[in-house]
Amino acid sequence: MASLSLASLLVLMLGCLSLIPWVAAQSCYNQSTAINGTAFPALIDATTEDLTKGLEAGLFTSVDLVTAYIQRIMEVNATLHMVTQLNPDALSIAAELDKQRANGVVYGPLHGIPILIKNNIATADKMDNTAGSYALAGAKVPRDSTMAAKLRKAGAVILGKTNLSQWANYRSFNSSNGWSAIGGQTQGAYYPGQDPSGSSSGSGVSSSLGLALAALGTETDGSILSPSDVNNLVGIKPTVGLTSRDLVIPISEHQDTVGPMARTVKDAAYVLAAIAGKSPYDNYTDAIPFDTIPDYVAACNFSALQGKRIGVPRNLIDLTADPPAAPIVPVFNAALDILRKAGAIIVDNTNFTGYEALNEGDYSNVVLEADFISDLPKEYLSQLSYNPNQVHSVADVRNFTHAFPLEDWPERDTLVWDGALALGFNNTSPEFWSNYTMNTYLAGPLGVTGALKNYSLDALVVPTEFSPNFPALIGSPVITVPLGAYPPETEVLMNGFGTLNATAPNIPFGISFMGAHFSEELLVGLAYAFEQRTLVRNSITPYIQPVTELVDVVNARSKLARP
Ligand SMILES: *[C@@H]1O[C@H](CO)[C@@H](O)[C@H](O)[C@H]1NC(C)=O
Ligand SMILES: *[C@@H]1O[C@H](CO)[C@@H](O)[C@H](O)[C@H]1NC(C)=O
Ligand SMILES: *[C@@H]1O[C@H](CO)[C@@H](O)[C@H](O)[C@H]1NC(C)=O
Ligand SMILES: *[C@@H]1O[C@H](CO)[C@@H](O)[C@H](O)[C@H]1NC(C)=O
Ligand SMILES: *[C@@H]1O[C@H](CO)[C@@H](O)[C@H](O)[C@H]1NC(C)=O
Ligand SMILES: *[C@@H]1O[C@H](CO)[C@@H](O)[C@H](O)[C@H]1NC(C)=O
Ligand SMILES: *[C@@H]1O[C@H](CO)[C@@H](O)[C@H](O)[C@H]1NC(C)=O
Ligand SMILES: *[C@@H]1O[C@H](CO)[C@@H](O)[C@H](O)[C@H]1NC(C)=O
Ligand SMILES: *[C@@H]1O[C@H](CO)[C@@H](O)[C@H](O)[C@H]1NC(C)=O
Ligand SMILES: *[C@@H]1O[C@H](CO)[C@@H](O)[C@H](O)[C@H]1NC(C)=O
Ligand SMILES: *[C@@H]1O[C@H](CO)[C@@H](O)[C@H](O)[C@H]1NC(C)=O
Ligand SMILES: CC(=O)N[C@H]1CO[C@H](CO)[C@@H](O)[C@@H]1O
Repeated sequence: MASLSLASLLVLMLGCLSLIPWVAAQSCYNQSTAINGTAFPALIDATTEDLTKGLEAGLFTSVDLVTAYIQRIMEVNATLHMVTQLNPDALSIAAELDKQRANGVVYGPLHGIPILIKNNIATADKMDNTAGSYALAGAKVPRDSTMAAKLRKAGAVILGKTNLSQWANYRSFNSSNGWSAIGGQTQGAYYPGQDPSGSSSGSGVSSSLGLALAALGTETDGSILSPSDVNNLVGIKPTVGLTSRDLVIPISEHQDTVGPMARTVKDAAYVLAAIAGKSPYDNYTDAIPFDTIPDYVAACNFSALQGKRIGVPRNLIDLTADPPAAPIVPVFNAALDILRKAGAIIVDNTNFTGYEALNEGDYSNVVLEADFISDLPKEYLSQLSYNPNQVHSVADVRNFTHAFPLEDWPERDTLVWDGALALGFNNTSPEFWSNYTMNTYLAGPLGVTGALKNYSLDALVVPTEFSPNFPALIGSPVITVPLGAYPPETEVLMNGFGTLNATAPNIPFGISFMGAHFSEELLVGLAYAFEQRTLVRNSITPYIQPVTELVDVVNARSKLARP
């Protein structure tokens, strides 16, 4: 130590001031993640464009990338339980994509880049699709889901399946976020025993720690937004119909949607561009109003907030319903000033007049129950090409769950299904339609679409904690971006089930941008312009993270290759 000058120490640490001219030409870099002397970011920060440039430059291969991510998953999975299954074909798929790239064939910006998907999105390969339930273990689908097919067509490597709140959180009133019988209990990485939120819990934790470029989640009411919120991520909950739900284990055809969970807005935009579009297997995608999907990546414009009118529905920020969220409010109010400085016009108190009636009514429960009774059999169970446990209805799935000890019943109940089965009708009945109409009236004209119109707004913002419900009920889009983290003095509070830390210091939170149906291009721009002015994600550090980097994999390979 004593023999090293301060300057040479800095050179060692940062790779600046190098005597080798081509290295000096680069900006200072972190030598612990540089590959063969070339700067490269840590995988927890690497973006689509970083990975693509590295692949193009031959700094590493897609096989190296898959290898590095698998090692990272194995380092933390025993603690965090965020991945339930790796794709046994991932390495051979990556090798094939490497070969194609070497021959000048590149499918697109995700060529050779690993993505994880939630364990309710089916693949016709060696992986299961179970929603975390043994009722569907070993079941087979006749083809890839449209989501899996689109990812493959874009050249992405489907790396594995992420753990989730079982049945996308549609089984129990007394379970925990991120728990499934098959995957165990997922935990967040920002505090020991952190509630990862849900139901796309494993997708949130995996994307946040850089265990893949990004992950797909699904949302019925909060299941992309909420785990993105507490895992320091950008989450896009697309308009229902922009992304196909074909062979995605459903809750509700009216509310389910599939979207990206990524570390940056631009990465999320790249993934959305790959998965958006019409599908012959999901006729809600016929509602897509454009012939060509907008260029979501080009929408990432630093000036996008200039001149935009942005409303704040203050009455959604209801601290009496959620007292622990109090520390979020001052940070959110400071964010409004950042939006103003970026040229936006903030219109405060654009309240949702349907808020109280919606909370008092039971319409949204009725809609989900009736949809589930219809959609689980029709859209999924009847589509299976192999159904080993012969589950054909919600009643069958309930019976299986009661009889199979690993399903943890009755410790975790099935009251959600019991309620749906007791309803006595499905989503073709008049009672369903009257509830659906009330629901969409209160959340639309007296909620999101009403405020947009009455105040001539481009978009609305609220803390993500309060954002999911209204857009969920009408199928409109939302994007969440990191905003801050709970301060050090925060009191640690457990989840309702008594197993996880739901509120604690350092747990992240986000801000949500909501807009009209199919306004993702606009929302991506607003979210990007906010993100680039704040870069909050970089200031929040997980308490646990893997240490394997690409350079370790590349070095190990080149050593092996030498005689
Ligand atoms: C370099 O990267 C490693 C691994 O991500 C990290 O632990 C270390 O703190 C970084 N060093 C600097 C100087 O940024
Ligand atoms: C490392 O970089 C040098 C200089 O560009 C190059 O000659 C060499 O082939 C590279 N090695 C590997 C393993 O990529
Ligand atoms: C991750 O951990 C869970 C729980 O222990 C386990 O079920 C799963 O198989 C593990 N996944 C991988 C990829 O090892
Ligand atoms: C929750 O946090 C407390 C206080 O830091 C800690 O003692 C406890 O182990 C954590 N819970 C879990 C499940 O890790
Ligand atoms: C849409 O598709 C569903 C099957 O997923 C089918 O039951 C329904 O009749 C179709 N609706 C229209 C309008 O084609
Ligand atoms: C970015 O947004 C600004 C403000 O709306 C606009 O003038 C500019 O043309 C946009 N840039 C691109 C590349 O679209
Ligand atoms: C909007 O809601 C907030 C919070 O409930 C309330 O303080 C404010 O008076 C309301 N504004 C209007 C215009 O209704
Ligand atoms: C809905 O219930 C009706 C009446 O019981 C039945 O005829 C119909 O097949 C059911 N439809 C679906 C989609 O479950
Ligand atoms: C479920 O189990 C109950 C009692 O064990 C039985 O009466 C009923 O027929 C079963 N239902 C189905 C759909 O298998
Ligand atoms: C969950 O609910 C079931 C039935 O309502 C009950 O038997 C069980 O003890 C509950 N579990 C917990 C942890 O509260
Ligand atoms: C909603 O469903 C319930 C049955 O759960 C029914 O009594 C009611 O009439 C339906 N419609 C409305 C608007 O509440
Ligand atoms: C699909 C999968 O990986 N299942 C594993 C989940 O975890 C249990 C143990 O917790 C294993 O037995 C399963 O093989």
